[in-house]
Amino acid sequence: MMKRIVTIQDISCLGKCSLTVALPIISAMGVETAIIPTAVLSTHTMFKNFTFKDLDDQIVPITDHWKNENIKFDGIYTGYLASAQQIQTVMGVIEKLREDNTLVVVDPAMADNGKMYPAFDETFPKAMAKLCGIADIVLPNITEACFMTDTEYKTDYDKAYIDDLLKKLAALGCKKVVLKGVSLDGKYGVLCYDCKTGEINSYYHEKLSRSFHGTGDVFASTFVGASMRGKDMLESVKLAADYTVESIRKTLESDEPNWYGVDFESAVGLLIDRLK
Ligand code: PXL
Repeated sequence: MMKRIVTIQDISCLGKCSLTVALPIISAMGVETAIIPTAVLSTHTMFKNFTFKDLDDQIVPITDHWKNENIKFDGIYTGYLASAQQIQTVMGVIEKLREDNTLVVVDPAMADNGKMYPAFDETFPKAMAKLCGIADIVLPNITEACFMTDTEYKTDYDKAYIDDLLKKLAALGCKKVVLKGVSLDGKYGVLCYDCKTGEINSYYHEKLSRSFHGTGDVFASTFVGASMRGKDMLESVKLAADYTVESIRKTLESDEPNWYGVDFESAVGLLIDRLK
């Protein structure tokens, strides 16, 4: 039977991120994708003058309707959320919808390159850390990991710094951590950490010359889709990283590279081939 997930994040109407990335990717991977849109923005927040309307008052009614219809989910995937209060609401949704076998994946999308995204203040990471605490798998980059664990953000670090970060993330309460954008021993990639056993697996991959907005969402969506299609954590990370890298490559190959998001549409072939 086809798996069904619900993804909970904003709609940035233009910008190739959040729901406009998660819906096409996870659906293309053969997984039913229900959504709870948490806010509507004209664009993502890297544009100037974006419009914003939160949908806080819809989140619980949508959930309760599904509950009354006895709809069940194999996965719950949260991404960008608009406020600490909204995170609180979403934690309630997870409690209501979660069954014994529901995989809860939290991407604490809120920061990169040592900086919070424009719409957030310093109180936000504390709330996000709480949400991460109830997840099965969290998908932070190093900046997000630092903000949620009160760790100094560094660009020059060693293995001990990363080990410490993984342990602090585990202490939030999640079961597994996928730490993205790690540079160690001249290699660049993703670490998978099992909080119970302490086991670490790594997947190193090419680092392209430019970084783009929305790649975290491409990665998270692919990771969720692959997990639902029965791949284990490391295999899901490999596919997510390879598809993200290929999406960036396609963007750079264009005569006029898009600035606000990656051309994940042009790389769909890789995604589908790897699921065969
Ligand atoms: O890609 C993450 C994301 C999602 N949604 C909105 C954003 C961002 C990143 O800035 O602004 C509205």
